[in-house]
Amino acid sequence: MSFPVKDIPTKPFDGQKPGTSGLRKRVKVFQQEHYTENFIQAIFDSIEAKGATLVIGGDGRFFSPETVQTILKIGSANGVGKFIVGKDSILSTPAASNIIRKYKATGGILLTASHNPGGPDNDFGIKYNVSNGGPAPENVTNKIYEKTKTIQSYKVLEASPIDLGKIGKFTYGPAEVAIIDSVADYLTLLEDIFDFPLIKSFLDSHKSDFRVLFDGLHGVTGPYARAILVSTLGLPETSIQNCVPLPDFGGGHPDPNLTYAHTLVEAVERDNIAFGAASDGDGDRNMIYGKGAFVTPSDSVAIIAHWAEVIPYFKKGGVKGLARSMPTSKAIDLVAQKKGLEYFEVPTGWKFFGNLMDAGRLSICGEESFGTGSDHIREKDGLWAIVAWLNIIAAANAKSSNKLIGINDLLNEFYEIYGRSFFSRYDYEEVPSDGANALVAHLNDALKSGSLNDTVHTSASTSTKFTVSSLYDFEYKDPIDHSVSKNQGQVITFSDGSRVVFRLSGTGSQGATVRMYVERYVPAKAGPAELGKSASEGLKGLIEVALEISKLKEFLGRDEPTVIT
Ligand code: VG1
Ligand code: CO
Repeated sequence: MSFPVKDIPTKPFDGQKPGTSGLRKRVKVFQQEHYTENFIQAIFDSIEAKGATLVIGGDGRFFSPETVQTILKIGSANGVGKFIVGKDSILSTPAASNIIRKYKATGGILLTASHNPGGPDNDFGIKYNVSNGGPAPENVTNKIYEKTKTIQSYKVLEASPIDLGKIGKFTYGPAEVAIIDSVADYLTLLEDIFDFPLIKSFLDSHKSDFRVLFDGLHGVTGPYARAILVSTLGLPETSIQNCVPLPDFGGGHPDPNLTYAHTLVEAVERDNIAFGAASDGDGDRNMIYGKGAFVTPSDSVAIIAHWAEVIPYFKKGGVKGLARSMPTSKAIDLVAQKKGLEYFEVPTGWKFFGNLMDAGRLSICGEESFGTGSDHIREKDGLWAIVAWLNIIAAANAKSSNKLIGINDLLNEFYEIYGRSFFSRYDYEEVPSDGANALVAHLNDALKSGSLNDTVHTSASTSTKFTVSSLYDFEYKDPIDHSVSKNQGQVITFSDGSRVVFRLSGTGSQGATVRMYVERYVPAKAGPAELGKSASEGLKGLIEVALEISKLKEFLGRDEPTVIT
């Protein structure tokens, strides 16, 4: 039987260049006639679409169901043989990565703008993942972008829309559509990785002194968290909140940090919760936050690496190597050095970890932006990190018969062994692009002329002196495929080992966002008083000096950052 395929004439749109993690724009931009269709056709023009198996899903944000139908129409017209679609168009980013790998799919299209707000006036996003389950590398995203610049028509196959709410197998023109349970495969995956019986027995015996609260921020993780924490680990229903995915995330900003996850922070403080956690819109980020205990993402990945052997997956398979994105603190490097493991520094964005994992050289990695994960999939994984912490805490308590060991005990123990990397990120969101570019140019000038080298800067409030030892533009050569990524952030290092990084965000949808990352290392021998300071105390002087050197306030016309993490 043949099916009618129509060619619809179109014209290229400007700016369909995928950023750090896919194409992210306002919903209204995607809703323009032909806009979404063009980008989807460009994806099919850049991959081997004939006979392909594609995984489709996302964070359930506004405009997702419509886009799934668009993908079915254009994909089947381009010869895709099979679509595996999450029920109600829902698949968390890590769940989608797992499904691509498990069912050996050609790739996947993920409908998400991650932590960016959703709804008719907010953001939407489309991201292509390749057969290893990870975000498409730059050679693929560049190809997609090139296609969007010359596109003249796209193909559609008219079939009746599929009911995305019904699990089962359906025919769609010449293609097959399997609507699958969004959660089941992911739950199986985590049960294979972690020691669930150990975690469960720990939680059962600490019902009153170790209470858990997970906040889904109305993102995609709600059903996953319910299956793992409530149905499997036996925690009460009150241990999860905001766990119904909503197309506009309830009007919130589904970003797990101290500013945007305030529903979690407030509940943890009010109810004395020992272990709180939150995830972002698409489920790949996490925050660990208990009463009086905040774990920076840079420390989190380092502590997971330090404790890896208590997690059955690593006990069995071993830990091959460790890695972090460039702006992430160097805490994990210290763990690698102590354990004699190989370690890597890659540009911002999870896609840079994939090659190292595929080559068997990387097991655990993270980003300062609340991203933590391992080679069990090829995306960062919010619930994985949260269950990893529960597994570690359960194991630490199983070893000790004394008092309950909580988040702060693990942090302090880590600092006593390795020292502490104070770390903070300042985000200046939606600033004028001119100002952001001028800031970058100012640093480039200093780089070329060497005018900052060896200069001494004194913090006005703490009188600490910082001497610049180098300024460079971070560039990465992939050790596996030797591809080179340039201009990945400007780094200023100081003689005491401190570091400041400036980077432009690649995920914003409006204007420019400048990120300033500051890191100061204090060795273990400095003692508990020094190690136990708050991040803002530990970094005060360095932040003043960073702002002075960069003239940031002058260029951006902002006195204060939008968000501090
Ligand atoms: C940000 C983070 C980066 C992360 C990316 C995608 O990118 O800094 O570490 O990988 O978001 O995360 P940028 O270019 O805006 O700094 V997610 O959860 O939005 O997929
Ligand atoms: Co995300």
